[in-house]
Amino acid sequence: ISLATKAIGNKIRCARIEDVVGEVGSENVQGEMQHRLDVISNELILRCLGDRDNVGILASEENETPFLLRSREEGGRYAVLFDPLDGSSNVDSSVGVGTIFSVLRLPDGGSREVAMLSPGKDQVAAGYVLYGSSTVLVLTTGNGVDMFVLDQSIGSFVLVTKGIQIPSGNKTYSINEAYTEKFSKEIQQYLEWVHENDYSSRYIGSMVADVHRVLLKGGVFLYPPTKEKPEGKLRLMYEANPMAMVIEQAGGMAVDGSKRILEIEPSGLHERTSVILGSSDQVGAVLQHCS
Ligand code: AHM
Ligand code: MG
Repeated sequence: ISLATKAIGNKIRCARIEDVVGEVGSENVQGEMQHRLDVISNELILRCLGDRDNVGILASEENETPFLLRSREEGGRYAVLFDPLDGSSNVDSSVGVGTIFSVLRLPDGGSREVAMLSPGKDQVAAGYVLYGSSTVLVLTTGNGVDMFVLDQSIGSFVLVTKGIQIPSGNKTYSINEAYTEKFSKEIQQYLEWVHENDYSSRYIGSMVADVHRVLLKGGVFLYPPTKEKPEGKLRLMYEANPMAMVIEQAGGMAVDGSKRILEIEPSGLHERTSVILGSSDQVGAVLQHCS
C-alpha cells in the first residue's frame, strides 16, 4: 500500500503537468463519472498488491466484482478492499484527496467471496493515505492509530505520532449543509441546535481530508441519507468501515444513526451507508437528536 500510494501521490502532484486531470468519459460501477486519476490510482494499487503472495482478494470501488487472486491454500490470507482515490473530482482544483483501505483475514475454508463480506469489526487493519499539503498515512492494526508522513527526500513514510486519540470538546461539525432540506427531521433539528450553540462548520467535500481533520482536532463528520440517496452516499466496505475502525481505535465513535458502523452485516461489496463519526462527545450530541 505504501508503494502504491507513493506512486499515486506522485501522479496527483504532476497531474496538471502530465494532463491527466478530468473525467474519462465512462461511469464506474456506482454510476459515477470516473476521473482519469481514478483509473490510474486503481491500476497502481491492483498492480502493487496483486503481486503480493499473501493477498487472496482485491476489491475496489472502481470494479464491479472482486479479483479472486489466490486461494487460501495458495497463500491468499487477506482480502484488501479499497477506494483508490476518494474525492477525485477535487483533484482538478488541487484539494486534498485520499486512498482508503480495509484489510480482512480470509478463513481456511468456505467461500472467499462470502468471507470478504464480513462486518467491519472483523477488519485486521484499516487506514488511509491523504494527499494534502503533506502525504500522510494513517494506519490501525487494531492496537491504536499511528500516523506517518512521507518524507519526499528519502521516499519513506516516517512515523510521527503513535496512539492518536481524538480530542473532545471541539464544537465543529462537518456536513454538506446545502442538503439540509433533503435530510431527515432529526438531522435538521441537530443543525438548528448547532446554529444556536456556537458551533463552527468545516466541510472540504473530500472524506479523507474531512475525517483526518476530525481525527486530529475533534468534532464530527456526517454524511446522512438524503431524499435522493436514502441509503447515504458513502460506501460501507471501503469507505465507512475503514474510517470507523480508525476513529474507534482513536477513542471516537462511528455510527450510522442507530448502530455502530462496524456491526453492520454487509449484503454487497458496493453497498452504501449513512455515516456519523468523530469524537464521542460530538457524535453523542448528534445522537441526542436522533432518538
Ligand atoms: P467519491 O468516492 O465518488 O469520490 O465520493 C465520495 C466523496 C467523499 O470524499 C465526500 O465526503 C463526499 O463524496 C462528498 O459528497 P458531496 O459532494 O455530496 O458533499
Ligand atoms: Mg470514494
